[in-house]
Formats: sequence, C-alpha cells, structure tokens
Amino acid sequence: MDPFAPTPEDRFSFGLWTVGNPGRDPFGEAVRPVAKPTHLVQKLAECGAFGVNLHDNDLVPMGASASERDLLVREFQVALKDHGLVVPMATTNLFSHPAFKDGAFTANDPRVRAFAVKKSMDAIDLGVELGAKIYVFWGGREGTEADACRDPRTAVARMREALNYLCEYVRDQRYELCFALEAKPNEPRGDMYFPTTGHMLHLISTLDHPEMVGVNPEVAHENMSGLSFVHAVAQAMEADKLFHIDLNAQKIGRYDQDLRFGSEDLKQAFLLVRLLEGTSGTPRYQGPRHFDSHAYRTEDEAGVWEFARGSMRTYKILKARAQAFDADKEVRGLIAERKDALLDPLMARYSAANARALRGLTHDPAALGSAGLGYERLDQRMIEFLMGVHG
Ligand code: DIG
Ligand code: MN
Ligand code: MN
Repeated sequence: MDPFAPTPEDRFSFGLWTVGNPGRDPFGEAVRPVAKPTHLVQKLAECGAFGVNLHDNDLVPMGASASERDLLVREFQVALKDHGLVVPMATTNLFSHPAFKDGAFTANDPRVRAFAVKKSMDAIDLGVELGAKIYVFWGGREGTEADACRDPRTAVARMREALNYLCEYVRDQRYELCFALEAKPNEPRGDMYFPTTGHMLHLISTLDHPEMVGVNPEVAHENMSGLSFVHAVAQAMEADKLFHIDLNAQKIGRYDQDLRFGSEDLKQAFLLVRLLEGTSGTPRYQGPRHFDSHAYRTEDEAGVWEFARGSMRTYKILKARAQAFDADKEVRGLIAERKDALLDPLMARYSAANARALRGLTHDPAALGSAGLGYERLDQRMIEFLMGVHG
C-alpha cells in the first residue's frame, strides 16, 4: 500500500479550471483540448481527489438558457455521484467577460456593479445546489492601471457594500455557506485592491457580518508580494479566518505561475504543511486542501494527471517529513518554549504593580545579546529531515 496515496480524509480538491486548463497563455494558444467537466470529475476521482471546485462559467456558459443550465447541472451531479466526488467550494467568474474590464464590485459603472452582484447571486445558488459550503471571492479585475479613475477609498466602500449585500442574500436564503476572500497584488490588473491576505483580514473586520467571512490565501499570490505565505496563513489561523486555501508554487519575482505544489520552494512548502497539519502539536486546519494550479504548457492530458497526482503526493510526503521532524527529541528540545515563573506573570497582563515590579528588576542586555539560540542546528536538522536523512 503506497503510504502517500491520497485518501478522501486528506480532503484534496482541484478546480475545474485547474486540471481543465488548456494551456493558453498571453503569448500562445491552447495546447490541450478543452475537457468536459464530467470527464474531469471521473479523472480526478481516479487520481484519489476528494473534491472538485468551480466558477459558475466553468460548468454553465454565460448566456445558457435555464433548461440548458439545468441539464448541465444534472449531468455534473450524476458524475459527482457516480465517481464519489463532492464540491467543497464554488466561486463566480467576475474577470473573464469584457463587462468586467474595469472591475466588478468596484467598477465605476453602477450597471457593471449591479450585474456583478446579480451574477454572484446566481452563482451562489449554483454552488449551494452542488453542495458547496465555502464560497470564494477573487477580485481578478478589482484594480487599476490609471489610478486617477477612482478614489481607492471608493473601491474599498464598493467592495464592502457588495460583500455585505451578498452576506445578507446568503442569510436571507438560509444557505449554509461562508465566504473566503482571496488576495492578489496584481495581474491581470496593474494594481489590485486588497493585495494581500492582511488587507483582506482588515476588510473582513469592517463588514456587517464578519463571522461569515474568512480568507482563501494562495501561495503564489503572497509570494508575488515577496511576503511569507506561512506567516500569512498562520495569522489567518490565529484569527480563525482560514476558511479555504489555494495551494501551488511560485518562483519569486515572476507573474502568477500557479505551479504544481512543492515544485519550487520546498522549505516553505514543508513549513506550510507542518503548519496546516499541526504536526508540532498545534490545531490542524480543517478545510479542503485545494490545488489552484495547473500543468506546464508543455504537457498533454497524461501530463495533467501527473500534475494532479504529484500535487497530492508531495503534500503527503511533506506531511510525513514534518511528523518525523516534530517527533524528533533533539528538535523538540531546540524549540521548547522557555517558561519563566517570575517574568511570565508580570508580562501576562498590565497592572501598576506588575509594571513597578518589571521596572524594578535588574535587566542585563549584554547577557541577553550574547546568548546563542541554536537556530543553525535547528534549521540544519530541519533541512536534513526534509531531505530524508533522518526519520
Ligand atoms: C485565481 O487564483 C483564483 C481563481 O482561480 C478563483 O476565483 C480562485 C479560487 O481558488 N482563485
Ligand atoms: Mn494564482
Ligand atoms: Mn487562487
């Protein structure tokens, strides 16, 4: 039995747009035929995936009649049932159609904003009909090139208004659905509003129903900003706001590559899986492990399924490596949290007495500065676990 074979308990998912990516890019046409959603469901199940995600128009083309829509949905539901896949997450395509060329929720034209909200309500209905419990908003066109076109504060207000409106819609429909906001710094817009997970966490705090809304951080997007993805995810987890996650890989300083998970910065991928799986004894992330990525443009369909299997396999190998690392006695000794019976109570909560006591102590900055912390040994040991030398 392959210990790294995916199981439904791993909760691995892929978007229809990921394994269905035909390989088109700004400089070249598609290299693979466009696969039917039902075929992708079958192949994902064969690879051992748990779920499949979709934008509304990945399944139902814009302009489809109600009867055409219902037929496509029925066929998809049959495929899901036949192959044992679920739909953990759904989302709206608010970025492909030219109507959204100046944004969707933040566009200057109120007719565009109205159409975007209407399209989102329709897509929310579709997602709920397919069983989704998480709804992602990625503002692919919410941004600018000509920054004089609108006051950025107006864009913030319009995004808040749209999200509040759609939260009220979900409540009014009594849907069991939460929202997850996905940040990206640029591409396809020159600058995008809410460019990092941190910006999204603040926006959530200003909404009418913040309890319904979390984040969907993506590896490539935080990396594009030159930020630590592990820190962004950790802060979201600490705030109980990691509702979903987009896993992939990215070389620093490039366009959004959406590469196979773990295929670039293996050390950060290891630290991310360690964080999500809680192998050091911290709470595990409970949501789907979604791969928002695609195969190289060089690949045929066989290469696409190699990409899908490799994504899940790398995740499980890193999980095993992280479990071995955190079970290691020396590692546990090197990262053990130091307690101080005198200082901890003084620092736990301010009081005039605690402040007086703290200021009355003799502090020895020179001694503090000269102490070695053993991080070279710790990081080398981590690298060696990652390379499979130990455990
Ligand atoms: C791109 O990173 C975005 C879109 O693919 C989609 O809206 C979202 C869901 O994962 N990610
Ligand atoms: Mn991306
Ligand atoms: Mn994404």
